[in-house]
Amino acid sequence: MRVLFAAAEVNPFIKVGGLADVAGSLPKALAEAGCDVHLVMPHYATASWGQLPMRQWGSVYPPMGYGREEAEVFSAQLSPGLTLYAVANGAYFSRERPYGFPDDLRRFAFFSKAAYEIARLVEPDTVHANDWHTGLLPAYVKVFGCPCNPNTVITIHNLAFQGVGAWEDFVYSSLPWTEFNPDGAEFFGRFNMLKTGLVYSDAITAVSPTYAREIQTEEFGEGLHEVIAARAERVHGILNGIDYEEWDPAADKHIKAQFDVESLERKEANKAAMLAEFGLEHRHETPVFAFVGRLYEQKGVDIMVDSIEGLLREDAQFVILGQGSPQYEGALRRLAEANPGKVGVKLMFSNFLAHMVYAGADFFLMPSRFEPCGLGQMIAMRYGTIPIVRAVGGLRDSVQEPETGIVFWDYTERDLRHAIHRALALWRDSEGLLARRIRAMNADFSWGKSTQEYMKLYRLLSQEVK
Ligand code: NHF
Repeated sequence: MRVLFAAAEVNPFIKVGGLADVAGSLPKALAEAGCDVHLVMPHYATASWGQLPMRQWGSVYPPMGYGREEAEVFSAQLSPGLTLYAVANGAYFSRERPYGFPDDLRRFAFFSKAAYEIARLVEPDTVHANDWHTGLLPAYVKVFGCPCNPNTVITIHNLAFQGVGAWEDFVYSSLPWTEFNPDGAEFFGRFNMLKTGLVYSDAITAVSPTYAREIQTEEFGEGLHEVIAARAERVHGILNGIDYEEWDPAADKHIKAQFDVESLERKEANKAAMLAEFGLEHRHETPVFAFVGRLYEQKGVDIMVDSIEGLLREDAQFVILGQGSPQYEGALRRLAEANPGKVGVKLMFSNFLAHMVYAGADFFLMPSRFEPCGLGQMIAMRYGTIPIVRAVGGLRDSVQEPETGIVFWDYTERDLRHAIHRALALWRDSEGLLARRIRAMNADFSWGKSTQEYMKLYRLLSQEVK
């Protein structure tokens, strides 16, 4: 089974969010399970290619709405069955960050068209797009055809980003204007790249079963719930896994003391090392609550700051690692300044520190407003750190109270504070805490099961098409 998998970010080469983690680990797992995977990403000037032996694969010349452009393609064999293609174009990808430019729609229309040209040469059975950046790819396959007649899948990692522009921007797609209609690329008079992917794909997957249901409702649908609900029988929820090689407490090079379920007492050395990094004193008897992630509205930073303020009398420490909107960064900086010794904040992205925090914390906070899947809670569990999550999306599908974590329902400071109080009670019950940690560590979040689900879906769609 040959799959062309296209994504705008792939770990470890470039990462903005969780999409990179999935695009870095799912194709690898598919290849291990016997698929022939062709992974396509942009060749960003800021990507770290490390020692990767890249070779010039050739060039494709995607015809865009305004003429042909050149995409120079570099390629590398990442592992048996997994080939990487990096699409280069100086004007589009030699910039200081992957996204956030006025011409993003044009840049990713170009990237998707280049991926389509590569598909024509690679002849996959399935073309798998991810998020809005590659939303046009399934449309290219359907509208322009592909020699191998592949089926198409689009995975929604986050519906909040859709790649929306004015109707005039549709010209960048190079699709015929006949496709700019309510059943196609148009949405309320505008050009919507994610919606395009949703209507042209043979299947839509969401990164957790709960999110697959939620996005069909007004509350979580970001305006597209009716488009998705209209295709309900084509919507599948497949829970993400995490990369068990990268996230392995027994072999993690970034942490002070490696450990497993048999040697959980070694977590203490990681706690001490982490607290030192954050300028906090280490006290064995004080629980540490940690947050790692992007500081955006989605992640529940506002209720987290408020509930921490309501908990300052408790014997607890808080560690926060992440960067994002100036408003939340400011609120966290003030919280740390007002509470030295209690709250430690690092407003940055650091993979190294993230490993330390997952290993060293006692509890892991994920009070998200919405969460398509969420990876932090799974990583935390693997490191014996008890997650405190809101029951949305993949958080709901991966954490259970009292088995493996602490779960709250309402998006309020009060509910989160109560959840933290339950954590403090658990902290005082050392046997209960140990049992919960062990159950969390033994829960399986490897890619095994999900990989099989994707392959089943690819097979099903192949039978339909052929
Ligand atoms: O885990 C990867 C990630 C999800 O919930 C996460 C998100 C973005 O918001 O699928 O994508």
